[in-house]
Amino acid sequence: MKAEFISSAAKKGQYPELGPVEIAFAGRSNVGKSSLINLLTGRRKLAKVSQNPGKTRTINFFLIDDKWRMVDLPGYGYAKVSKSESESWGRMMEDYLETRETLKLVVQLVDCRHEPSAQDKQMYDYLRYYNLAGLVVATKADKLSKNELNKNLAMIRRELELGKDEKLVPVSALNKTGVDELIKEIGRYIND
Ligand SMILES: Nc1nc2c(ncn2[C@@H]2O[C@H](COP(=O)(O)OP(=O)(O)OP(=O)(O)O)[C@@H](O)[C@H]2O)c(=O)[nH]1
Ligand SMILES: [Mg+2]
Repeated sequence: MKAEFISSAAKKGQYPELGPVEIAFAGRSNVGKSSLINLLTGRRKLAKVSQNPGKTRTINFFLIDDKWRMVDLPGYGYAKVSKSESESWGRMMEDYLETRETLKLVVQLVDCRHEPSAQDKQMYDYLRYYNLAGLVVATKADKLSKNELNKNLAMIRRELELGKDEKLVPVSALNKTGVDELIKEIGRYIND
């Protein structure tokens, strides 16, 4: 997969021009959004990854195969942010999610080890409210045994009230698993 960084935006005026279809990655800080972008593109350092939550603070756009864009969104639920930072995060997300005409899908990441947080649920409800297509991905699958993972996937489905036809894709950036299924799902939104 060919992938290149386009630009980083803190506000609307800084977004790249509308054009290719965009697929955005959202989720709690530290859940693995940037790692997943690197996994999917096969590029270790395309998106910046950190052990400390709050690494991605702006909206980052990447051009994929000269054809579509991946959009790395800043994470939520990071304990150490000030009130003004969390307000600016909210504005940044709303501006992008509510008005971006070329946004076709929001991949929402949740940590497979934990119950979805109140903010995870809010995020998913928000996508539904704005009629945005959402695809839930459970990250860090390497941290659980097969049994535990299956148990937690069922729990996550229940908590987010996913319908039978809605996909929940487990991935591991460490073991590089889940890529094919995720690419296949994303592909459905790029080609039509
Ligand atoms: N074991 C394991 N660790 C992972 C996986 N994905 C991400 N991590 C680790 O989790 C930490 C956070 O990953 P990031 O990709 O930076 O998370 P993010 O969601 O982009 O975080 P923000 O930019 O703060 O919103 C890093 O230490 C990663 O190495 C995974 O699948 N398995
Ligand atoms: Mg990040």
